[in-house]
Amino acid sequence: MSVKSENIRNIALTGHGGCGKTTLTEGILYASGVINRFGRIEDGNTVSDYHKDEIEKMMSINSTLTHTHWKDSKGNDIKINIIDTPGFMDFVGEVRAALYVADTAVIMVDAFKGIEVGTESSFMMTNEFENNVIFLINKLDTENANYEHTVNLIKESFGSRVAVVQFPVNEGSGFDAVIDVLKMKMLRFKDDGKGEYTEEDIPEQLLAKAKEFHQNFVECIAEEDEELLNKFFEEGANLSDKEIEFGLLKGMRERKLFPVFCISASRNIGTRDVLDFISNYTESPMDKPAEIGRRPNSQDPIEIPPKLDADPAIFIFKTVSEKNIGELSFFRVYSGKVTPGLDLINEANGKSERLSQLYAMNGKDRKEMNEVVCGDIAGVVKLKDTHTNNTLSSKNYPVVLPEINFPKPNMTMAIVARNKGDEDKIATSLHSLHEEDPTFIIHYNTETSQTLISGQGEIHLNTVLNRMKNKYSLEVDVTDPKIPYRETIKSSVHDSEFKHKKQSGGRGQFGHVHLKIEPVERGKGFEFVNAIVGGVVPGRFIPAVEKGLIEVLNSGVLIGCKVIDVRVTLFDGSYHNVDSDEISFKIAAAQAFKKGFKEANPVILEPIYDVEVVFPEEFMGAVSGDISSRRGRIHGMDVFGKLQKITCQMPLSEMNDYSTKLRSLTQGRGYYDRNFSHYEEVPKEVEMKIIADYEKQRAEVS
Ligand SMILES: Nc1nc2c(ncn2[C@@H]2O[C@H](COP(=O)(O)OP(=O)(O)O)[C@@H](O)[C@H]2O)c(=O)[nH]1
Ligand SMILES: [Mg+2]
Repeated sequence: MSVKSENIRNIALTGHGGCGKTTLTEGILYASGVINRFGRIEDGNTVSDYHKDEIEKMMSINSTLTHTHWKDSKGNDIKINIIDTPGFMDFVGEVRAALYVADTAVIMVDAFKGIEVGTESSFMMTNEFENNVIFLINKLDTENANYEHTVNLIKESFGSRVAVVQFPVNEGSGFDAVIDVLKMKMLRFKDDGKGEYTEEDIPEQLLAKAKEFHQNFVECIAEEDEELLNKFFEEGANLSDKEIEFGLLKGMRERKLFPVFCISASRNIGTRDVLDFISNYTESPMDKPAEIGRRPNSQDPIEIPPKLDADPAIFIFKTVSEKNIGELSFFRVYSGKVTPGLDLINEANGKSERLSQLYAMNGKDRKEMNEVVCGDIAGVVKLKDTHTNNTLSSKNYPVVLPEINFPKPNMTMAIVARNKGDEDKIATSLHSLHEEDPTFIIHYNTETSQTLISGQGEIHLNTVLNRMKNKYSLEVDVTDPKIPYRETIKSSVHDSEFKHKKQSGGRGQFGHVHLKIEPVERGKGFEFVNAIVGGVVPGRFIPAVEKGLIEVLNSGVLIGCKVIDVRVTLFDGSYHNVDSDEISFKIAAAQAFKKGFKEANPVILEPIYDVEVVFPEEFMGAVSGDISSRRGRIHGMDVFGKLQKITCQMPLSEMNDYSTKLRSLTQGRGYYDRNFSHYEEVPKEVEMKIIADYEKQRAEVS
């Protein structure tokens, strides 16, 4: 039997790495009877972290889709889709995709570590994706857990209407009871790992505190609505269940009210109560306003209503390629419903796709579905030409949903096949790795002849390369990307002459030119002026002269990098009736240019980037010191709340390890964005080193 759209809840578990998301997923599946063994991270047997690399590293790398069923207070069968996301910053693309399709974000916070960078970034993303937010304070069974302090930190960071629904009775190793201030009961948990509990009256000594928290909670809700607020102040904390539900839903939808729960994921304490709350009080896909997409090949907005009887539209938010099945795509139905065998159009390429088997997912386990209704999330195999970020819709009502904005890469490495001959296979596998993970980017730099891979950080890139090794048995060596330096000159040479003359039996070679070489304004590029008068270099050889110059400009004079911003004037020369040909003039021009260039005060230019670095103010000294040590120039500083932003410029050659370094300097909280600005002369001592390195390399090659 199919689930009803209004009974679906789509949640994403987010938060800093290690706060317990994967363990909670396991706990939920165990408590709700989906699995009959409570897997552990330490044993590498959880439903959610089932990939080889996740088991090895004992951390989530991919988002994993699972689901369960739960009864709400009216006895409805609620289907809860749970996406467990990785917490480590390098995999933020996975979190963004999950939040895109989730209605509610469940942000988990470690009761000892408090607000970490993953907590902050999750919350920031929920702003962007307009998710409802629930906070779970986890690990309350640990010795150093501090609930009250953690609640205060959450309030400080995310606003006064962080509303406590529960507080622990006995946090620490004996943790087994919480006070629920919505139910006004004490929940005492059994030690069975299934999360079973009994409801008891709140003990006398905790009653006053419970009442105060209840009062606060109801006030938070009442603030949603003037009428409720009046009632609250006139009649005290007595709002009806209906009023509470109304205020809660409204407050969460408007992202003003953030309920807080307390749990221990590994002992499954509190899980059931959280599932009750999710079932009873969070939005279903049908409560959401219509998505605004666009018509294909146009920017005209179009509504995609959450309606079961509308034309189908689904959005692919993730693709994985699994052994034995091939590509598995995860999607959410935004309108209508889909069934196996249905033909839809992918508006990104205009191609038709037939949906084959549809699956309800629990980690690597799949169960066939007869239909997937509006609002539901499921998997489909073997789509031919459809990838992450594509919309599939019907011919009758073609639509395109907005794409997930994946983060720009902030780290790049160059790779070389370890085994000669693997190049083509590597290119193919890189392509499919990108299809699986859009934050992993491949680029071939024709200028430096390097294959470059870019991503969110060292761990991200190493993970992808490791996947390539495991899956395709292909290995690469990693090097630093070459910097695309430029060469130019600072002064003019008025006459650089070269006569190319060869007489070796048969027809000889003869080309002879005089060049004037001058610097031009930065960015002007290359200018060629033909100032020959009286045909001393015949017109038919002029293109060869220019060609010879362009070849040197491309291959460089000092260090094999492009020459830019020069004007070359061909003003004199001579030719030979029989021996002169195009090759001879090409050679003469190239040689005259090289000679003149070296005399014209040549310099090396390096790419300079505009960089914005954002980090908590307490790391100001470390971050700014590091920028200076990278020959950076700070142009400005701004403060937003507790965050500091430095605007600066840095040479690209000094930024290779910047993302790793910035994270280590700021306990993972700093991030940066960069854009190419301009080329600038490198300091003399750096130039000497670049030239020496280049010559050493050349000597090695030859
Ligand atoms: N004591 C205790 N440990 C927990 C709890 N939840 C998770 N852990 C442990 O914390 C570590 C990280 O958990 P994991 O679920 O992988 O966190 P994730 O990175 O957020 O998915 C693992 O060693 C878990 O066993 C909890 O409630 N109490
Ligand atoms: Mg995890």
